[in-house]
Amino acid sequence: MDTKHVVELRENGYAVIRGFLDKAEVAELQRESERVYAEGLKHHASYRDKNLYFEVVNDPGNGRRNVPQAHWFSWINPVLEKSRRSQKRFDVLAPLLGPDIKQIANQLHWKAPGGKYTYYRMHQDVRFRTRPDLFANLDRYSLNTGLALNRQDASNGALKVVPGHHRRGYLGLSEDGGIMVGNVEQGSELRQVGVDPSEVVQLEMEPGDLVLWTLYTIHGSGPNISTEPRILQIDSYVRAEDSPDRGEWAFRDGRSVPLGDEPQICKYEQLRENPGPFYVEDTWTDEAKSADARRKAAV
Ligand SMILES: O=C(O)CCC(=O)C(=O)O
Ligand SMILES: [Fe+2]
Repeated sequence: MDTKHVVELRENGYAVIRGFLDKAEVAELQRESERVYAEGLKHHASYRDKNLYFEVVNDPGNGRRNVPQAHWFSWINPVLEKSRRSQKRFDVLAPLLGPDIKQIANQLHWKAPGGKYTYYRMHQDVRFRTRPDLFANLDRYSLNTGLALNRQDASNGALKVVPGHHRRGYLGLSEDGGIMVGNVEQGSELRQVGVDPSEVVQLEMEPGDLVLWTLYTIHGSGPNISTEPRILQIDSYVRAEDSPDRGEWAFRDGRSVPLGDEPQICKYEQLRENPGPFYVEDTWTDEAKSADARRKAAV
């Protein structure tokens, strides 16, 4: 495998591998992702069963029930489970992480046309490591991959990245609320941390393209203002020796490792005490917040 992406990732904080999957491969994964979406839609609210999680939102933007995210769908989809630890993935990851690799996140992100909750404000993913103390070398041997399952550009809210600033540590962006709520216009917030808004690069990806970024790369994405969804599969990998207590094996000594009998703690810290299944009352949407305020005012 050509290792241009290794140099680019270190230099710029992101790298795009064009045509990572061929047309037939990406078509198959897209079909499987539709099955995951359909499963999520069966739930009236966000739902957790161990690491499997569906975020379900009644989105006022398009007046529909949307599933903006599914986590660890590999537990219910054998095709996607194999693809998270495919030889092609190993060939991309091994030059960066070595032969022993664990996986921390396995997510599908859908942006439904017209949805209100389809944007992600600029942030660094290291913010979502709730136990950073359990990882070593977060700046170097932890990375995320985003697989485009359909065409994505500015119109349907493709990923945006800021090259270079990944070397500067954690900068604290978007901390005044959730990343899917608040003001999308972050010009002054970016300037405050020394980033000129003109440095933001809008990615355009064809189905089967793969983008890599680090936990310190500043990134986000705009709303979907098109009539097409945007389907991105995000997987997060770490060098196994840097994460003895978190994550599922993906590759051990270069060999692909399937999910075992019992899930390991990845991002959901309450896995052992509170495995579910249960529904989760969302509290982060504007609508949930104002309903809560009304309830409080009534008592
Ligand atoms: O789906 C996207 O466009 C970005 C999501 C993201 O950055 C995140 O969940 O941390
Ligand atoms: Fe992110």
